[in-house]
Amino acid sequence: MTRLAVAPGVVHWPGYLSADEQAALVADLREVARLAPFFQPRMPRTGKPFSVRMTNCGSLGWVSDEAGYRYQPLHPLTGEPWPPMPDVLSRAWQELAGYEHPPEACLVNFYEGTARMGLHQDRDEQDFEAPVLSLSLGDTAVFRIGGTQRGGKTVSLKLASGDALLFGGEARLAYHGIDRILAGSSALLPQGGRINLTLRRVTKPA
Ligand code: MD3
Ligand code: FE
Repeated sequence: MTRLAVAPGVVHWPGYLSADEQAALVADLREVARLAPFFQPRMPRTGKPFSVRMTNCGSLGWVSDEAGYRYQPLHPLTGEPWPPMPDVLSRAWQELAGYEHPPEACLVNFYEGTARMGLHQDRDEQDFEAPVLSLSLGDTAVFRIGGTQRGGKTVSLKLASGDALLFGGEARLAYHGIDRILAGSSALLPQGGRINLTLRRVTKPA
């Protein structure tokens, strides 16, 4: 398994999931999306919709609407608990995260067409000691990461289907975003597009 140290606190495992594991995970995620349908998050205050659609699995899920960004135990539209995390995700966390407590949230982002995600920091979690683990499926993304100050220098990285990326230590509060998706770069999702999974610890362990 190739392990690339991209920057302090950032590790990239290209092709971490085999083709068979990717296909099995897509099947698991279809079941997640049946129980917890994708929703369109909205920007705090303005209500402007995100171009990315989202759902979650695990005990907590990230949501965003006019009232703000937050983690909550229930789906914003169905009012049901989020579905459990597929085992392959818990195992990937155990194998790669180097953190002794299990993840609580897995945010599932779905990018279609021109969907993108502007540069931002992830700071809605209570525990910044825990890393964030990302897994990519489907079309390749052009990912950008900078430092902990907005407006600093950034570097670009392509994230392909099956790749794992870990952000911990000084990278945990780095600005990052998705510039664009390269349509047609993967045949994993029959309708194209990209799915990104982020596994996170939200609360501080007792
Ligand atoms: C760097 N998702 O959900 S994953 C997000 O591809 C998010 O959907 C992007 O940014 C996506 O918040 C990027 C890579 C990633 C995730 C979390 C990070 C990079 C990170 C947290 C801190 C620093
Ligand atoms: Fe993020």
